[in-house]
Amino acid sequence: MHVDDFLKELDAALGSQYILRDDQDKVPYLTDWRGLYTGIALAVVLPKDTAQIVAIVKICQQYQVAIVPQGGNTSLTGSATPEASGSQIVVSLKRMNAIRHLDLQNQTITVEAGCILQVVQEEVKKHDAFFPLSLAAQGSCTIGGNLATNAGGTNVLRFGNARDLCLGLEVVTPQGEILHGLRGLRKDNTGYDLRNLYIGSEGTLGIITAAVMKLYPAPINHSAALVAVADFPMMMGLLHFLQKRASAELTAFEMMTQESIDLTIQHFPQFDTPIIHQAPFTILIELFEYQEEKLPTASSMLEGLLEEAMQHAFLGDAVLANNLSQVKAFWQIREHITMAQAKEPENLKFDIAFPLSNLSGFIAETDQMLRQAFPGIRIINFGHLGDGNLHYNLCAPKDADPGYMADHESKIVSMVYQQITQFAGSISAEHGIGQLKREHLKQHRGDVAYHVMQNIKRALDPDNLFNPNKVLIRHDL
Ligand code: FAD
Ligand code: 2HG
Ligand code: ZN
Repeated sequence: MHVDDFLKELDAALGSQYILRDDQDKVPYLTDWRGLYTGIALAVVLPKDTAQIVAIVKICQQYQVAIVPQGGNTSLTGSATPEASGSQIVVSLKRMNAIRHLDLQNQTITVEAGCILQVVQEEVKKHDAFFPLSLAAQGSCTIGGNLATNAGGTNVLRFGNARDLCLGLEVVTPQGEILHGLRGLRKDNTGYDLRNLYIGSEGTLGIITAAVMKLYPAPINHSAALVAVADFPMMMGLLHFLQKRASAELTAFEMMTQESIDLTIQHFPQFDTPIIHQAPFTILIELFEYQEEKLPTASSMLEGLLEEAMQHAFLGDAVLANNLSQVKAFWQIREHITMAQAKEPENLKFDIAFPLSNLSGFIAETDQMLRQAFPGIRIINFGHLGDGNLHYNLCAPKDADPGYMADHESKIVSMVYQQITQFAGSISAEHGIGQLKREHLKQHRGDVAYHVMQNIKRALDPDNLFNPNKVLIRHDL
């Protein structure tokens, strides 16, 4: 391969200022958010539209250069980071950030893949509509990345994940063809569901260039509470009680353990409030309110429900947000757990899901096993409990020698993964496989599922040029 010829062709297609070659310019694109992986890229390429992506893909095919698509680079599994070989290019979608069409009658918005999630949320809000996808990285992650990872976040309980919010995609295939699927249909049973194949494929099957996303009526108000809960039976009782009594309004049921709260307050003392220290678990509950004239309001409804739940002994104490800024303050605690853990030098993340009926068994047994085998280990367990999704993360003991996690990682991972299998869980609830979990996919999903995935990848990307060695291991293809 003649690198110079390859780069010259890219220059001609995009303009040389959009082909980053300088080491300093490339730095922000080469390391993942957690700092676990750093790669090397021949170039970072910044297309402005779908036609330029087609051109890039065709040039890459001619020179057999692999492409790593990248949105906001907030992946927690190293899925948007190139390999260390230096033979790949990063295609950053961040210049492709136009809002193509807002269709209020159809309650949809058509956006380019590089649109920042928060920009989409704010845009639709101006039109009294609501886009429900919500996560702590929303200021920098993109719709393309959200779809490529099938992101979840904090409103899944009521509105579903990125997949559930998407009605259509425009995709550039590894052959450089454009799949035109921006149709905004809520029903469409015409053959295989290609949209759902690309969603969650982590850039390994195609580059998503635009998407039609569903909108909802904007809530007129939010109410939230922080609730102290002593144990799992109480927590499940509370969840079921709220689902039964407020299923239309209940949008979030997020769990934080005392240890995850302690770590957050240690690093962000400004978010401290007495209720979060009262019990082993704190639950953040949010209700949306839609009707102006409805009585009781969401806030008084939540208050009434919590009083009733207290009589059933589903909770200890509770604090209700008095206004929107307090609702936001409650969320700050929950959303800063990840930031707090990022300040700890040595940590492991397990983004896992279980049938709700198995959650408490997994936690009780696994906590005990880990504490016994690794005295002092800090279990930073929190997550989207209503979805059965735990962020079962670990930090090294406070007094541990440097290198503690690296020394024990393989033993801890195999212990936790065995437990996930035993409790019929998933090794990735929402962050995907990327490079972090690729060695575990085959065993976790089984030979047949893995074989079907291999066949799909071989059929759609026979030269393995789209994000190779992510999700599926290179030598399996
Ligand atoms: P990137 O990180 O750039 O890419 C992610 C993957 O998508 C890579 O495989 C990449 O190749 C591929 N990709 C990106 N754009 C495209 C495209 N246009 N076409 C094809 N492939 C593409 N995730 C959750 O699910 N729920 C959460 O609550 C959540 N919270 C988070 C909080 C923090 C603080 C952080 C740092 C991350 C969080 N994440 C969460 C993980 C991550 O933010 C999301 O998965 C997000 O969806 C990734 O979007 P991105 O644009 O940053 O994608
Ligand atoms: C969240 O729910 C994100 O806040 C990040 O998915 C979870 O830090 C994590 O492990
Ligand atoms: Zn999450």
